Amino acid sequence: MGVEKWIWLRLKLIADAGLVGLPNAGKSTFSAAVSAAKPKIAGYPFTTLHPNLGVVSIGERDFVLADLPGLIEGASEGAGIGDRFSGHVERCGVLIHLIDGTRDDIKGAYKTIRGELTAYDERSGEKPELVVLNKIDAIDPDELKEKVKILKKASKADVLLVSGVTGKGVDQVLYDIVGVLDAEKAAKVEAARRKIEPNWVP
Ligand SMILES: Nc1nc2c(ncn2[C@@H]2O[C@H](COP(=O)(O)OP(=O)(O)OP(=O)(O)O)[C@@H](O)[C@H]2O)c(=O)[nH]1
Ligand SMILES: [Mg+2]
Repeated sequence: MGVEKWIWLRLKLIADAGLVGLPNAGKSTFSAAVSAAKPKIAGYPFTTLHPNLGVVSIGERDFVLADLPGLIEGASEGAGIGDRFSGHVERCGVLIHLIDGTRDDIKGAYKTIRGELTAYDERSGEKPELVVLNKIDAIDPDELKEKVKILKKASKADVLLVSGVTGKGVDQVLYDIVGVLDAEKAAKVEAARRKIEPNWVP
């Protein structure tokens, strides 16, 4: 006898790294600068409606980068297009948090995204994150200094400076991504080994 069932399937893309940030932060511009992906780029919010994957080659290495739709406050409860976004974050090894350096409220921009990631699920909030101040081509040096200071304090992390438009600083971000991915892999291998040999010392 047959059994009838309704099954809801949720697509979660798998990527090594995922670009997160407010709408207009420059995620798609960054993705287009470092991969062969050709996302739509425009100066209005929610240009990207679905995640796009691109393959990035840096040095001798390749990794998959996801350009994710912009997040806004309340996204974890379905505001904007947050509900389409959240599942994808789960499957990224490292998050690249892009902040638009031309905004006045740098701290607010950073905190909003952090809040949404944590509200969505604890593990997303705990993922390794690279903090990246973008659009540095459009900020004057004094203002930049001040904004870096604010962002460092808010994120308690090193701040990388880039321009997706000119390409400045972009390679450093890519090398740092590879560094985080390698460290994660090494930690996983170590954990697996310890399961087999509890007294193993690396
Ligand atoms: N000056 C400057 N403008 C940038 C830079 N990166 C992106 N932009 C501009 O910022 C606007 C938004 O860029 P997108 O790449 O579409 O931003 P996004 O984060 O993908 O936006 P959503 O898909 O809506 O979330 C566009 O007008 C870009 O040309 C940059 O490094 N410098
Ligand atoms: Mg986009």
